[in-house]
Amino acid sequence: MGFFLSIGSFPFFLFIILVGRSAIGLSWAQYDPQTQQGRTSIVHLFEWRWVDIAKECERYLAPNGYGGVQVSPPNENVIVNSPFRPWWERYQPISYKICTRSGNEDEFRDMVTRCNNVGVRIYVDAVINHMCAESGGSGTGSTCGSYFNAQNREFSAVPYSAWDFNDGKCKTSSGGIETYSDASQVRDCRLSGLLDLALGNDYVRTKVADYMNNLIDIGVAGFRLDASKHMWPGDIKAVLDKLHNLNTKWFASGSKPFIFQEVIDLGGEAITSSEYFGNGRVTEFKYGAKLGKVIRKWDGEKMSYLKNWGEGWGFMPSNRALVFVDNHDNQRGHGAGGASILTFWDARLYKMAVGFMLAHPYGFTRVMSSYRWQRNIQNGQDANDWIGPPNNNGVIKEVTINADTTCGNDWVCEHRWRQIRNMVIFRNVVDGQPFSNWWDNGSNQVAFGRGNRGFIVFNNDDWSFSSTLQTGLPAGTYCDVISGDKVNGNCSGLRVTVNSDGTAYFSISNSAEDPFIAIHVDSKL
Ligand code: AAO
Repeated sequence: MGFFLSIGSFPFFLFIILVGRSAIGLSWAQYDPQTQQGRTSIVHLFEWRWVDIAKECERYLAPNGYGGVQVSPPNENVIVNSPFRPWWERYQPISYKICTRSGNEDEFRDMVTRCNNVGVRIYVDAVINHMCAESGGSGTGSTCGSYFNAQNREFSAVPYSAWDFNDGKCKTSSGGIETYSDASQVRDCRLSGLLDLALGNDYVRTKVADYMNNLIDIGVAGFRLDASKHMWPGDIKAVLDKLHNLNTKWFASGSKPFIFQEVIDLGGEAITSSEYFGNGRVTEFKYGAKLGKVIRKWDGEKMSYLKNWGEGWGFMPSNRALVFVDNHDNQRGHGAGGASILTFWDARLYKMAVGFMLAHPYGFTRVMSSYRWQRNIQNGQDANDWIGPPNNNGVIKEVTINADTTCGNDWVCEHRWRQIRNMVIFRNVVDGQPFSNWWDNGSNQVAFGRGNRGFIVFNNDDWSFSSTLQTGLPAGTYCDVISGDKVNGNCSGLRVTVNSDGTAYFSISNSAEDPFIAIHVDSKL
């Protein structure tokens, strides 16, 4: 009887799957990062020039399994001279010409082609909520010299004029966002004085979609939608509905661009992340804020509490989340997350946090790659939070590569740090494997595996750790990819022996340079 039933129900089960897929198939693709098979992370090469990104794809990102690059806004922006050429001038569009300090359209096209040709995708930071600040002045002081007049709402190279902005729709007396507890204000009024585009109008939607379609046709794989919280989810959807499928030179026909929306939702505001799930993924800002607290051991947090990390901590569903330890805003006190955010300035703790993120199955992961600037912390705030990328009189400096593979000219290149790069590879190797074999000491010593493909152990306590743990891995000698590399069958770091029953002995001093160990099946000697 049971046998008969299971045979009888099989076609019905299949029917449900097929119908279910085709009914929601169209919107599914936008959660898919469109990375090449087996590549599971992207890196934000903040403020890099296109010529340097093209080279980095070929010489470093592809060989090390990076899936893609989030690039700084490629469209023409206002030139800010006071302060001198801040990084944030790129969040003040003047037109949709591909023409910035990072390079011109030819250079952009060359980058996209070369990166795609080695299987590394390009994701554009799309600033479509607004144009420059109302106080942005007028003239041709922009990166491509197009005429604009902010006071008159005139952007001749798009063109936009007064009708194309939300001035009439915003209900605050200042015209700006005055509180985040009123969703209409947040979406219809000016964010930091930036002229708010009327994305409710079809003309504006079309201009924005034309810009994005130009990029799609060139070959980009998707978009970070800047300031998504400040746009109505339905307006975003109307723009997305106008987008082309990805370029079939590199993507399967019918592929949709990957969409991840910047919505800061730490709770307690009128707008929530979940309102945006219908359009694509959403940035999970709770992730870095909480992980920073845990690794810093603030507010009584401990690594042992990470046992149910992810949805168990009140985060959005994993398949909707874009996660990161820090971003270009909160690494310098902009945006949200607060003082707990870990960055390259706290390198030892930072590597642990990024290592944890890349080992853990939750979310789609983005690695930050920064430049160094002269900080000037006063009362917990960095007065130099505006400083732009390394430059000569405003011209962005080349990313030079040192003999030891690190970067010069003040580019930090966290993505090239051995511990981070090797954990990007770890994530690729364990892709699809379950979270397994969790162990903790009730404090800050924890370990977990990913099925039978990888295992990681952390000691963030103030005392040493040594114990035998179940790894789930096949027997053999493995190279720890945190302290070293497997090169030509040899290991330049610690070795770990996994016994035939899957157990292995680990020892980590609390004063180790990096108090964590990671092994995976490709690091087996
Ligand atoms: C610059 C100047 C401004 C000037 C403006 C116009 O700095 O003084 O008024 O030009 O002349 C970047 C820079 C801005 C810069 C702008 C344009 O960060 O400083 O303004 O370019 O050049 C909000 C948005 C979020 C945004 C973030 C910075 O929601 O979308 O502010 N991020 C993106 C980009 C960013 C860019 C823009 C948007 C604009 O990543 O680089 O700005 O294109 C609350 C809200 C958040 C809100 C923050 C900050 O957060 O929830 O939505 O982010 O406030 O306003 C706790 C709370 C947390 C709260 C936080 C801070 O943590 O839990 O919810 O406190 O209060």
